[in-house]
Amino acid sequence: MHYKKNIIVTILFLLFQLADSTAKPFNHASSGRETIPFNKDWQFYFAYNFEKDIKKETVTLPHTWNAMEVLKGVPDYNRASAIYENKFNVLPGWTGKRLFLYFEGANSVATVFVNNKSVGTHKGGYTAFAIEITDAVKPGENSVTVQVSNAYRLDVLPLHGDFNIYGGIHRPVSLILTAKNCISPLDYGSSGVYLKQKQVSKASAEIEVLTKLSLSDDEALSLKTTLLDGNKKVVSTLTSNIGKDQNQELSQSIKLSNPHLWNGKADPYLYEVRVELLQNGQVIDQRSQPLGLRYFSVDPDKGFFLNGKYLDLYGAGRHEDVSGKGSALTDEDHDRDMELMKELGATAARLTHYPHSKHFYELCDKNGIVLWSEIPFVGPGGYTGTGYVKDAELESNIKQMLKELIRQNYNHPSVCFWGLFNELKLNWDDPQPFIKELNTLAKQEDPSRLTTLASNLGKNSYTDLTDLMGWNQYFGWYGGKFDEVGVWADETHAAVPGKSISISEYGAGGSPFKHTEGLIRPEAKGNFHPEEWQTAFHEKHWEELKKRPFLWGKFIWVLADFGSAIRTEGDANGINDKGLVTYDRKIKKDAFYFYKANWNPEPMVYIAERRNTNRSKALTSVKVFSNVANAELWVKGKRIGKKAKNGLNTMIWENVQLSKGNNDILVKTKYKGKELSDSCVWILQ
Ligand code: GCB
Repeated sequence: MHYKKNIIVTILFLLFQLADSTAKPFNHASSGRETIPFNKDWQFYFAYNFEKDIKKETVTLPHTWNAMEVLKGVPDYNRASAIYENKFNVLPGWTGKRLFLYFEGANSVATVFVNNKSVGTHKGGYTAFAIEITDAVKPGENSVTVQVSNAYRLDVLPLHGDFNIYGGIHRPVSLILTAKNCISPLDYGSSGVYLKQKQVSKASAEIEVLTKLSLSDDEALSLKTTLLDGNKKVVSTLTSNIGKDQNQELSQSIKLSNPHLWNGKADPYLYEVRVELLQNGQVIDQRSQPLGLRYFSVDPDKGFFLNGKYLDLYGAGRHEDVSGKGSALTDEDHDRDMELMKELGATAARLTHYPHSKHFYELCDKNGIVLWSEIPFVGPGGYTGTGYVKDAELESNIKQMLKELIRQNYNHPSVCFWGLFNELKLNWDDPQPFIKELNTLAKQEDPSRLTTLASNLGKNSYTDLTDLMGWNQYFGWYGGKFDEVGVWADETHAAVPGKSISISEYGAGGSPFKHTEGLIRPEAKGNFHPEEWQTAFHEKHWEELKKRPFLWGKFIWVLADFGSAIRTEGDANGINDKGLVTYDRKIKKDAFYFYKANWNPEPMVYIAERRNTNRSKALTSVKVFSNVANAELWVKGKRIGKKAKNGLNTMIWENVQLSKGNNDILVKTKYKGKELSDSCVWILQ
């Protein structure tokens, strides 16, 4: 039997709640489990301090120590080891409870101490972990110390990458209090409940609900599983007794006919599954999980199908990184990124290059965004070094991360693809035998999803490793010409018949503060990254990509500019500026509106090159992105004329005459009787 020592823990919840005003109301009586946010009043200092009276900084989680320094463009940002300390109280009054510390992410290796005794170490900054501390606490005040390191090392992912590895407890922490018997918080940081979609069609669905248990005594227990619809109305309930041999896990089956399917953006319908652990008829633990019933497939020649219908998957890669915050983001930061994706009209996203925050997956479920989600198994792209070393420690770390990625995100209907790696090289240790092992592991863990990878090598590399594939391509940026993307797609499609292929990244740098009158090709590594080139890159790419449904996914690189200390280019060192939006999320670049006009059906009109204010040429073209049939252009109060949109939802007026001084540019249109307009001012010298 899997019994745990029955230790008495007494905790005064009120104290936690005072310590952290974000604490949710205490509802122990109803479910037996309480999750208490533990994010305030952490004392922070670097681990190289040995003095008695170290100057400590009080910080709130999420936190990183690199957020500000990387803004200065420091390539050798502080990859060090730091200490976080906090306290909580365990007071007389409660008996027989279990206590866990739950970290949503500490980047990248964290060792946790309770009362100066180590209770666990976790390697990997982008996945959650829980540590049981029941035996480590004492009545009264208890201390928690977390030593976190983001130092370079070769046995923990990522070894490489064009992004910053922000050190710190960069995601929230909570204390979880449960009864002696509970749904396990210790299964690779997961919810402990797995909703396995065994069979889903329009006519019926069958879900296996697998619940992992952590039982400390031999009480008569049962598991009650309830299916709730989108209005929280009970659809069905099922109760099973937990036999003596089932103390690790229990499997139940839910069947329903005519299920309401989760259908991407068109109808992201969510059921909820509530699992309750009962002891003598009393609920002693509970977990609720989203359930989005859907089925999907990918055809090498026809692309992606959701619930039997073709769905063009397009969107952007996303890094969790905002100017001045690094990766220590709040829910509001995630919400803002989701609003950007929605405004863009994306149907899908690639969550690069690591598992993202829990909240973001929830947003994708609710908003119907189909996801490619991956582990931080990242190669160096065009830089030196390798992302893989044939080393047992590293391989075991990668497998652990893959299990964590899958188990923690198992129930998100938005996730359809597990990404196994990005841009690994073949001229160092050959990663392919190991990737085959990873693929087998992904299939064991989750046979319901498809595996994929992102390569920057030739057409015939890596084609036998995963179900699907993707290539990162930058025609017209690092090399080549924009329209080669179409030829590349056709040739690759022909070269690997039977393989479903996608474009996992395509993008170009662009500054909203740098402009050209007419197109001038910039140096990728230079400082001058005019916005116009980025827009032209995307216009031509989308023109080619939209014609090719066999590409099961089309992912722009990248939603927003992000920090990358290795870069010395564009307007500022330390930033990759291929975003459709700036690093601070304040400016949506022209390319953003190009996609919005093409992907988001909401009527809009937008004058491109609006920030190209100072003009030297009197004759210019005026380009407008719009999804309404036609619009009218006015310059300095004079009507120039009407234009109809072309196949890329663009209108262009050629040879428009500007006059010296200010020129008011105005575009007007009507949609269903409603006026839409946009304006800007261009100054002719
Ligand atoms: C890539 C990488 C990505 C880089 C990007 C770039 O192919 O996968 O991590 O940021 O290129 O901007 O060069």
